[in-house]
Amino acid sequence: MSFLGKLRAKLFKSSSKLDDEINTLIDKSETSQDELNDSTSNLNQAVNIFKDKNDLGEETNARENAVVKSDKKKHKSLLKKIIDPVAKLVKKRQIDSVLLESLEDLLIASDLGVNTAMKVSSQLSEKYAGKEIGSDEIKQLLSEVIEEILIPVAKPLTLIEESPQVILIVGVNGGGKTTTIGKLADKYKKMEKSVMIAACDTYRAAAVEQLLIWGERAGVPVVVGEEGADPASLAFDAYSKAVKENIDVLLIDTAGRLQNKTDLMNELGKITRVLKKQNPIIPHNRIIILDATTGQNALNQVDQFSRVCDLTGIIMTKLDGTARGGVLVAIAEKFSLPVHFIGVGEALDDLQPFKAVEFANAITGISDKNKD
Ligand SMILES: Nc1nc2c(ncn2[C@@H]2O[C@H](COP(=O)(O)OP(=O)(O)O)[C@@H](O)[C@H]2O)c(=O)[nH]1
Ligand SMILES: [Mg+2]
Repeated sequence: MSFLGKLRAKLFKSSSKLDDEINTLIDKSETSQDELNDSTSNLNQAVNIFKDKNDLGEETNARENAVVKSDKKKHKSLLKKIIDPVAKLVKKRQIDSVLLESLEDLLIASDLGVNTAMKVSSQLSEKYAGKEIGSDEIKQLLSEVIEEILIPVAKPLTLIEESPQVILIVGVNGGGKTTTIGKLADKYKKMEKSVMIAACDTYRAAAVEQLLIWGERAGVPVVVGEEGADPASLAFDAYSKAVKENIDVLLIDTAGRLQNKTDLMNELGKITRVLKKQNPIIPHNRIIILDATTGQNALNQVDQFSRVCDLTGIIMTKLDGTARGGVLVAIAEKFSLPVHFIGVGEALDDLQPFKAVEFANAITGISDKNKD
């Protein structure tokens, strides 16, 4: 399977829930009679064409048989093309307040946010007033609304001229900070950049161990301190070392859970203050790692972390195998923060640039756009 195809398959797995539920909404109604009549007449026509060709085939001699066989094949596939949509029995349903309300509830439950839900519902009622609508039309419009929200925030994590470029990675425990740092290190290394990692989650020996393993996999040095060392001092030392060694990219890993939230925020504040003393424009990037499986809570996390480290961007992890990536749409609407990458697995190359259209299609279950 192609690279993009693989990504889509992973994302589709995650989004089948919303897709299925939109279908269920429409399935609750009767199939439009006109639609059924059309489908049946198409089907009859196709069957007749096929039968004619089949009869003709029996009358021909052996030499011509081969040609007719291939003809039959063609017609079989033509028949399949006509039958498949018929088999789907396009279900449609009148737009009314009950449908719109159920759809709004569904979109809100999928973490897309109240604004997105309202926008979709008002555009649907405007565009299809008094008409019958099928799940494909709903998904198409939903996808367009989501694209509109996501396109402005889909921005790559650009590497700047100045080096070392300091990238501070923050977020709650277990979100995927350390893993993402490993993936980023590997990516930049492959771009022929010199990379260094600072292990500023100094509270757990296991956290340092984990980072050392990622560093080894990516082939980049990891700066570590004593267990329990001051993370801000370690960040300071790592930056000095990176300057001295002409490093292009310095990735700073941080702790996700301290005794309480105030401690965590104070510590992050201290790391940024200490770095700024050395160079007022670092850390250049302050990126929050959001776990897609946490749903709505991700909104609070962006809010809390932006207060202390003035976030510059987002990476959302664990989009493989979750039905909850919709919260990214609500986050984009509320914070307008750039979304750089998405994590779609635990391996080194499971970090993909964030693509708005692809993401919107995956969430809504539209598969035929953006073919690679
Ligand atoms: N399926 C999946 N798992 C991930 C992804 N990113 C991280 N993880 C897993 O999430 C767990 C926590 O990750 P870790 O990097 O230690 O989180 P941290 O506490 O924020 O540093 C680990 O088991 C990772 O393998 C992802 O994109 N997809
Ligand atoms: Mg970690």
